[in-house]
Amino acid sequence: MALKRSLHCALCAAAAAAFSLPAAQAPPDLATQQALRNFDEMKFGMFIHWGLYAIPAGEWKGRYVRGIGEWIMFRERIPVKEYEQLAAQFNPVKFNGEEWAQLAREAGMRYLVITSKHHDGFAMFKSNASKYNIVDATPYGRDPMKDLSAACARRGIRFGFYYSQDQDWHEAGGRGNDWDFPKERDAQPYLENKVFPQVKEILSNYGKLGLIWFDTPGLLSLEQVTSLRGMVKRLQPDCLLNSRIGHNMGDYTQTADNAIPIQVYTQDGKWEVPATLNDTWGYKKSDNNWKDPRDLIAKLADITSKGGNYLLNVGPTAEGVIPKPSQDILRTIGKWLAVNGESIYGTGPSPFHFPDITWRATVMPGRIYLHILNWPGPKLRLRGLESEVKRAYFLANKAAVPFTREGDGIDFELPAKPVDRFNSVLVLELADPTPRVARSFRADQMPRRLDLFAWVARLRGEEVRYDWKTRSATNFKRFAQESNMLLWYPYKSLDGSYELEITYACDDSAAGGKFRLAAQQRGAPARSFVEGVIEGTQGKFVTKKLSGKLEVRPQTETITFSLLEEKSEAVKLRKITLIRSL
Ligand code: JFZ
Repeated sequence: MALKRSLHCALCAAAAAAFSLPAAQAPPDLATQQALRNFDEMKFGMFIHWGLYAIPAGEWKGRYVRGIGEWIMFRERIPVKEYEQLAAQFNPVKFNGEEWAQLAREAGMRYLVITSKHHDGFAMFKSNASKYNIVDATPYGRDPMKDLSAACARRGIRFGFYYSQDQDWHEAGGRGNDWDFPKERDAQPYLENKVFPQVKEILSNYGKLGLIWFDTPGLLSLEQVTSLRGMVKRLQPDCLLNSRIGHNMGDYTQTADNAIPIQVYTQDGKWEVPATLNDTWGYKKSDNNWKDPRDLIAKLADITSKGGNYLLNVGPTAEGVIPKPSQDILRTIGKWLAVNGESIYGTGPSPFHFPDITWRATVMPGRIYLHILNWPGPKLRLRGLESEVKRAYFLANKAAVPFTREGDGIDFELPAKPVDRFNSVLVLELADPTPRVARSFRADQMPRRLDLFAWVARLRGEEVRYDWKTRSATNFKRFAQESNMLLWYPYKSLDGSYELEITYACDDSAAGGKFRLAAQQRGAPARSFVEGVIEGTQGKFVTKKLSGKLEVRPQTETITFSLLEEKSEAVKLRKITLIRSL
C-alpha cells in the first residue's frame, strides 16, 4: 500500500508539471524565438531512453515488473548499493553512434534527444561532478555521447539531452528515493554539487544543443529553476527548454506522454508530444506491443496539423542496439516521409477544426495538404473552404483529382483505392496565399456536436488496444490496479455543459459492466462525471445517449473513459460525443 501511494504521488507531481505552460510573462528573446522557429519546422524527432535499466530490462530477480522499464529501481525499491552494481556490468560494445544517427535520418527525424541522466541518477556521459557515470563506473569506459552528438552534427540532425533535474534516486538531495534516504530532503546541495555542474558539462562538451529536455519538476523552487534556466541560456542562448523544467520557465510545452490535443492547439505557443513505440521508454525485453506504423504516420499528420511536434522514442538494449522492430517501424515512417515530407516539414497547422478522423490538414503559402487517413470511399467532402481551388492532385503521384463546388463544400472525386496505404496526401493549390475559411469551420470554432474518437485518445495502461479495422479501443483489463483507460486532452477548446453519447459494440455475454466518463481539472479535487452500464449490442456498433451532463471548462485537463468493473473489458469503444447544451 505504501508502495502504491508514493508511486502515485510521484506520478501526480509529474502529471501536474506536464501542463504548465511556457513562460508567458515576457516575450522570448531573439535567440530563443529563432530557435523556436527552427524547432517548429522540424516536426519530428527521435527520443532515446538509454541507461542501466536496460540491463534488467523489465525483470528483477527473475520476476516480471509492471510499468515503464526505466522506473524499475523505484518500482522494486532497489537499494542504491544494489542498483549501482549494474554499472559494473554495463558494456554496450555494439553501440555505434553513426548507426543511431543514420537511423534517425532514414526515419526522417530532424532532431534527437537522449537521456544524459534519468531518474536513476546515472550519467550516460563523462562527468567530473559524479563518479557515477558511464566512463568512470563501467567496463565500457567510453563516452557514447561524444560519438552520437558528432554523428548527428554530420547529418544536420539537431542534438539535445534529456536531464532529470529533480528526481534522482541515487542522491539524498534528489527527489524520489525514500527507501534509502530520509523523507526530509535538502535539494540545494544536490543541485549545486550535481545538477548545475552536470548541466554545465552537457552544455560545454557536446557542441551546440538544440534543447535540454528536463522532466518531472515537482518540488524545485522558483529560484532554483530560475538559476537553472539562467545557466543554460548564458552558456547557449538558443538552447530551448521544455516546460518540464517547471514554474512556467520553459520555452515550449510538453503534453503528457502519448497525449495529443483533441483539436488544433496554437494559443499557448509551440508544443511537443513525447511518445513510445511500445509501452515503455527504457528497454524492456518482454514489451512487444509495437504500435502500427500506420498509426504513427497518421499521428504525425494529426500532431503536425494541430500545431505540435512528435518526439518518438526508442529504447536501446544494454549492448547498445536499437531493437529491430523499432528500426523497422522507423524506416517505414521514413519511406512515407521521403515521398510526402513536403506536407509535414515547415508546414503550418490546419485552418479548419476536425469534424472526424477522415482527414487532417497542414498548410504552406498558397496550398493546403489534406492528409487522408481513413479512406472515405469515392468522394471526399471538404466543407468551409472559401478560397478558390485552382488544382488538386496527390502528392505521391501528381495525379490530378477532379472536384466540384457544392453548397458550402467541395467534393473531391477519389480513386477506388488509396494512393498511399497509410496516408494519401491531397494537395490543394489555392488562389489565396492564406486559406479563407468560413467562420463556423475554423480551427477555433467547435461544432455543437463534437465526436471524441478513440483514435485521438491516449491509451493508458499496458493492455488497452486500438483496432484500426473497427476503429475502436478495447481490452480495458486491470481496471482497478492500473487504471487502464482512454484520455482526451481538450486544451481549452471546450467550455460548457455537455450531453453525452457513446458509440460502442459489446457481445451480450460481456455486457453489464459499469463505466465512467469524467472531466478532470488541475488542482480541483471535485470532478464532473457521468456513469452508465455497458449494455449488450450483439457485437454491433450502436450509439446510446447517456443520462447526465458533463461539465467541461477551459482548464479541464482530461476527459476520460474508464471501466469500473472487469466484466465488460472486451467492450469496443469507438467514440464519445459531446453535445453542448444551449
Ligand atoms: C517521465 C519519466 O518519468 C519517464 O520515465 C519518461 O522519461 C517520460 C518521457 O517522462 O514520465 C512522465 C512525465 C510526465 C507525465 C507522464 C509521465 N505526464 O505529465 O503525464
